[in-house]
Amino acid sequence: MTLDLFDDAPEAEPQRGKEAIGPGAFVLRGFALPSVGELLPALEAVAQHAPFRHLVTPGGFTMSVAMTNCGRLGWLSDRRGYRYAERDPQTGAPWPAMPAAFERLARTAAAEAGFEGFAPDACLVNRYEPGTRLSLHQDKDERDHGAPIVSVSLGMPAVFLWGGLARSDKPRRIPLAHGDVVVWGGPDRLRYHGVLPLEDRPHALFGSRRINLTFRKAG
Ligand code: MD3
Ligand code: FE
Repeated sequence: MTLDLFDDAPEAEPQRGKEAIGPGAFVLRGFALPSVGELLPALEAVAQHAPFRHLVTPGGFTMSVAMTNCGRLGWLSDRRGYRYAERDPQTGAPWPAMPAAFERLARTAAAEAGFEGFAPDACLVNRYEPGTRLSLHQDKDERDHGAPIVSVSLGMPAVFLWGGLARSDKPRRIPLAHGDVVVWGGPDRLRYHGVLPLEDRPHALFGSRRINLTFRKAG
């Protein structure tokens, strides 16, 4: 006979489930947790080929969030504007290929939210440190607004700002933890959104950092 006294303690289980935050937007709590072991080495390999850097906005401000990309297309910002490009301007090389573990996670998360057949060609990797933030913006540099966006949170927790279709709409605050995945599509695709300045609450695996993977069909 086995004594599984602790196996069913609810507080011992990571939070799971699908929470709708809009008609086309879902938070999948803990969806990425089983994949962290394969995501981490893949992430390190990507950052070795395409190092994190602080991009400059068209207005001349340096972004506090550090970024890199993998997949066929990478998102860029400089004084000329925002765009997707096939090469890393810092090395002249194509962006590193999308790791199989990234692609698999993005596809299964999208399907879980009702978007079958999601095939991202771009993965933007954002790296946050304490105090860094992403101000309210819309994502509209992608050609195909019919495809969803999948975002994977790793490391330190963050507070996501979930606004409306006008910049002036008061945003809702949604806490995002290590392993949470959010899928956005349909009518929610052009909502304003951002991330509040990060608090320093070091994570066991990622230290004082938060990594966000954002998967898109950009081309
Ligand atoms: C909501 N990144 O890189 S991902 C971005 O946590 C970005 O790093 C945030 O916003 C981060 O552009 C949030 C989630 C995200 C991405 C696209 C969206 C949320 C979205 C498009 C529409 C609405
Ligand atoms: Fe965004």
